[in-house]
Amino acid sequence: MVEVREAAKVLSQARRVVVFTGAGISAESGVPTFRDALTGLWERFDAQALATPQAFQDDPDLVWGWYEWRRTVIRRVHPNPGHEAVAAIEARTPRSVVITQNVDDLHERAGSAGPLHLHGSLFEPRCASCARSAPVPDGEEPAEGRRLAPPRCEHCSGPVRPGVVWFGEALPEQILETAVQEATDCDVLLTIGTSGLVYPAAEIPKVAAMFGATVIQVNPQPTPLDAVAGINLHGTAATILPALVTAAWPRLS
Ligand code: BV8
Ligand code: ZN
Repeated sequence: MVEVREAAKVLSQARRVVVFTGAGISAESGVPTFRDALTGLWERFDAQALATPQAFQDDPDLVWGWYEWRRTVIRRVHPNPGHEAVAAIEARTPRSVVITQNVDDLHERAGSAGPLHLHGSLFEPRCASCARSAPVPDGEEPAEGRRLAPPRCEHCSGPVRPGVVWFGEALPEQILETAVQEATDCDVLLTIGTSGLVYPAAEIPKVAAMFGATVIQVNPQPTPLDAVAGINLHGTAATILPALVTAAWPRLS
């Protein structure tokens, strides 16, 4: 693919790289994306409606059950060659950072150093009342899912909630600030497996382009970021990214 060679040339000469990821990079590990219809107990629900403070208020057992089911899925799957290629890019570039919208830990398990989780993590539950962190449950949820009462906080016995950012909630200020700064200072931004529809995260690739970086998109489908990207690689993360690393650093592969 000509575009892969063109992207590889730009990447191999980059001094500061941002890798921006969405649900698509975990799809080939078997993690449903947000676009994918929900299954089991949640098939009649919309993910965007469930991922809200209101849903947790109205039916905490349904929402907690959903997050515990997602945490169980993540525990059972593994990073794919897309995650591994991202860790390889970090190892081969002078300075790089991963900025992810994903709440899974697959980047960390693939060897990425300190990815910035804009939307939180499934492994950082906290009390919904006093915000103190709570232990990560070690239970396994049934495949079809179930309602599950949230644990109680050891300090104030308030309900424990998932450590993620729900729709209508602010992103973690420090992490968002750092992400915007990294996008401002980078010379290459790779945007991988995101539909670019959720804000303010979707601003990140635009900030990078505005400050002169080359934006490279990896996605099998067109997205609103097609116009922002200087190079569009139409394919899946686990196929395109290893090819990009090999083309950028042939002697190291
Ligand atoms: C806030 C955690 C205010 C929870 C998530 C401006 C304009 C319009 C709307 C808004 C706006 N500003 C704010 C809003 C509202 C809202 C928003 O953006 N709504 C959208 C939907 C219109 N934003 C918010 O509510 C944000 N908060 O604004 O607060 C505020 C400010 C101050 C004080 C108080 C309040 C919070 C947003 C964060 C919500 N939490 N996740 C959880 O996970 O349960 S968002 C969640 O959905 C994910 O984290 C991710 O960000 C998003 C899903 O998007 P993607 O990751 O891109 O995944 P998606 O499924 O959409 O697409 C997958 C892509 O991969 C596709 O393109 C597909 O083609 C591709 N793909 C598939 N397979 C592969 C692949 N690519 C490569 N390889 C493959 N194999
Ligand atoms: Zn508490």
